[in-house]
Amino acid sequence: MTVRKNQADLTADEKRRLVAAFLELKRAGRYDAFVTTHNAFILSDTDTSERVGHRSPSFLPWHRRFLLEFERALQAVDASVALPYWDWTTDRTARSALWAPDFLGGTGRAVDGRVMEGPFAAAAGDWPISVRVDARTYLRRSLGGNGRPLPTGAEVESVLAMSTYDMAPWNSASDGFRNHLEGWRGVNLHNRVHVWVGGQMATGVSPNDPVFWLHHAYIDKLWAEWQRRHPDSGYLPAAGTPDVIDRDESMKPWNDTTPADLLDHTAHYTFDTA
Ligand SMILES: [Cu+2]
Repeated sequence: MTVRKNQADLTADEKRRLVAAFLELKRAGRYDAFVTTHNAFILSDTDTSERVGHRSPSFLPWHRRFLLEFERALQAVDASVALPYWDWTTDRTARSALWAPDFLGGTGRAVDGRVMEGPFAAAAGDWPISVRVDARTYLRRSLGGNGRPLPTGAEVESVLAMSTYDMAPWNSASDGFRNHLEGWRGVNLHNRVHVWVGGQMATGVSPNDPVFWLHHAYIDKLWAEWQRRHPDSGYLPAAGTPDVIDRDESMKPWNDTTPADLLDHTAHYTFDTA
């Protein structure tokens, strides 16, 4: 059974194996297919038309399935690997071990945002940015460069306390847990973290930065925590909602899985903590 651990608790060997699996997926051309898929959904998900991956109730189950697909691809390279999560309420500075050269590498240099060390730095030669929205082919970051700090534990708690999963109009204007976690409304959790990292992470091709997966693994864990706190609250909407994925409706691009199928993560993985 896959156990997803806090990245801060990974051993040196676990980090080494995870990085090697990332690099192998990249080398084999399989990594970039995930970037392409994510960007296609970012571009097509809108508040007033069909929306599946983002700004909609299925934001959480869509990313759960997306991460599962990616984790399975990693495990096909190295069966010992699991996706770790980044608890940005705790590891909240650019000095975190997450950003050390033996793991994801650090922030970008001032002049052009280019990440200069670590396995994903352009200079290492193993991480070309191929699926991109501009000409720059190197991984970029500006950790904390936008000036707004990462969300705090108290801010996370305020969102976990929201007992309704999602509400009409089921988009970026909604009240409820999903949209506050996603960040279009209120204290802003998920979206703010993308912006804090900067570089490609702040664009539709955000999976170009490996931290994408660790960020979303923590968002996914917060969904699990919300379910634990609100056992009587379920996925909404239940049925009959135009342009929106209802509980028992299948999701693109897989077309073989519904939100209802993905509510229980323990069928696929557990977390190191409750
Ligand atoms: Cu995201």
